[in-house]
Amino acid sequence: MKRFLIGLIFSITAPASSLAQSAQAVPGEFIVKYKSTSSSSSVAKVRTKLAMKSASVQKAFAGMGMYHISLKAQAGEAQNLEDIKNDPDVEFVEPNYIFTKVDDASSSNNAQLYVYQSSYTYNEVLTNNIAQNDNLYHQAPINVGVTSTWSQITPVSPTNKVVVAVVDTGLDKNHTFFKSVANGGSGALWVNTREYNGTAGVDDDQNGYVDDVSGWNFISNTNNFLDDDDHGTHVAGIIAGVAQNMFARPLQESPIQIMPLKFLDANGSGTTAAAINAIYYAVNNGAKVINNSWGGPNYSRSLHEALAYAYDQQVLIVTAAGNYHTNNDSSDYPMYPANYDVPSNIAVASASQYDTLSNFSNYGANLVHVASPGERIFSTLPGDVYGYMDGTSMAAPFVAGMAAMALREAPNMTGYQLKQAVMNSVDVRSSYNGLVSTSGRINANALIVDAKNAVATVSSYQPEYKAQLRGVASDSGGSAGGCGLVSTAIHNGPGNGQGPTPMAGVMVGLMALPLAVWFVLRRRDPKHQRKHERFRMSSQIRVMVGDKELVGSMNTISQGGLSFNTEEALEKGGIITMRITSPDGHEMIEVQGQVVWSEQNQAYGVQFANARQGTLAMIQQWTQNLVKS
Ligand SMILES: [Ca+2]
Ligand SMILES: [Ca+2]
Repeated sequence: MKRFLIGLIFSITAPASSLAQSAQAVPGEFIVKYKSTSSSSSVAKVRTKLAMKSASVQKAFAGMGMYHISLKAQAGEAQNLEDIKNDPDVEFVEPNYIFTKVDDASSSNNAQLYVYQSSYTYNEVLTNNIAQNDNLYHQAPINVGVTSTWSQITPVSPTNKVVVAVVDTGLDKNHTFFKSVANGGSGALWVNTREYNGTAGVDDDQNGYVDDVSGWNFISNTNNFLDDDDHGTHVAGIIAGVAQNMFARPLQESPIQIMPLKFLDANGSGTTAAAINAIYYAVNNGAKVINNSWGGPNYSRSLHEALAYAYDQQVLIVTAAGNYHTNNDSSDYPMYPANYDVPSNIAVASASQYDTLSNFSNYGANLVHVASPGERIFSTLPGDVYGYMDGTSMAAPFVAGMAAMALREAPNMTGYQLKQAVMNSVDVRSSYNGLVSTSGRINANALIVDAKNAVATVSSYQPEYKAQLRGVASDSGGSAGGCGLVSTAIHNGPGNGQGPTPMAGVMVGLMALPLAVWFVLRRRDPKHQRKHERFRMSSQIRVMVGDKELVGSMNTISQGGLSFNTEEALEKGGIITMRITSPDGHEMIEVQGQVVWSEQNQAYGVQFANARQGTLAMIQQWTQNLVKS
């Protein structure tokens, strides 16, 4: 059951062939947490204990009581592991699971072409008139008030910059925008001054990382965090772009400093340990906000502990809600890290330019908090260019950026208070009722005004919090029992073993839509317009007319519309909402349209109205192997 659901969630960005992935972990590697009250709470004692079991410590997360360990491959490995697990001082042991990005399957040719065709140099940005101040993010109809904050913020000084960690695929630090002010950039890249002024090859600030001048790569364990994807650079640009017009020249000095922490490689692979490492590094090296534009359906206790640690250190955690148009509140479709109930974790859905939920965006009346622009967002890309991306990946960094700006105005705010402030400053819209907990879409200007007013009155506060699985019961109870290492996590759930599957089949998705989307957009360009190819497709369609729901069967589908049969009578000219199941039955899209023709045998033709690019991209994927009509 669960495996099917994983497939369903990720199949939006992956073809069917990549769905059947089994749980993967780094052989012989585990994450162990010791009880904080135990006699083993000192790192030296733990190291000694682990050494007796032939386990070497790859990384001690002393502040969290957690250890990333490696067991030597030898005859006694299983017994040693069992002994560690059974140590009464041990709280839990979890495998070091491998994250697998699954939206990369379609990216080989299309992505290359996309970058070539749709990225803009600075000069092209100017000639294409993209850099209109008030339309910078192409969200003009929903004014999130970013540009109107610029005249109100406290001027930049060396002491009032806020560090935002971007846990992602890295950053192109050679992009003009991220260069130092002296080199014509905004200085938006974090600088670790002791390493910057220190000695090459020496860990000048003694934080365990040699020459971590402005970030770290937790895959290669080097200071080379260059972005071999596009994702991290785009996300970072959105965050820093909240503070200024990135196309103004000369660039202003950035009040935000991006700390790039690379934990996914070019293939989208990373490990739980790398993610924890990145979060631990962020917290311990001065980040006040951590942006996480990635996620997957599996619970990890050790990742949960890392976020709880960030919370304890008053750090705001911003997470993307996901792009699967599923309900994060549902036990069948959980999304982590968005769903961790850490009180400074704000989960962000995507808003369309019509101030409605993007039709790819996840939602959740409890677990998703705010909506934020996530369609056709323009930002930095590697290679000193700029381009568009869609996704909750793009929605989250707006929140991270504006939260950082609010923190400059009211530096006493804890991550907990900052989250409340963001939630309290939204514009409530009925279109978000029941979809996000605030029923609102962010308003950066309102947040800054609130933060400035709060300076005198706000004193730091946050409630106590302990990481513990509180998930709702699901039908997947014993399904993770095979690995036998996560019993503590399972047993912490309600109902004696009922709870979200702890990392059963670990996948992670970057929350940006596949680049194929822009292919479809290009085809919709009037220059390329021609009659849409129709394909025969037989699957179920559900049609909402007013408060009535009809079930029908699909006949044909194209980029422009579809036809179907239903026994009910439909009015020609009427606007209907359709939920269409994919040919393989694994996906569903929702799209609106107008009934444009009907036949006596109760066949209807519908023309799509305002179909989102994500929807059209999915239809394109669905129809690749279908017969033309
Ligand atoms: Ca260092
Ligand atoms: Ca150094």
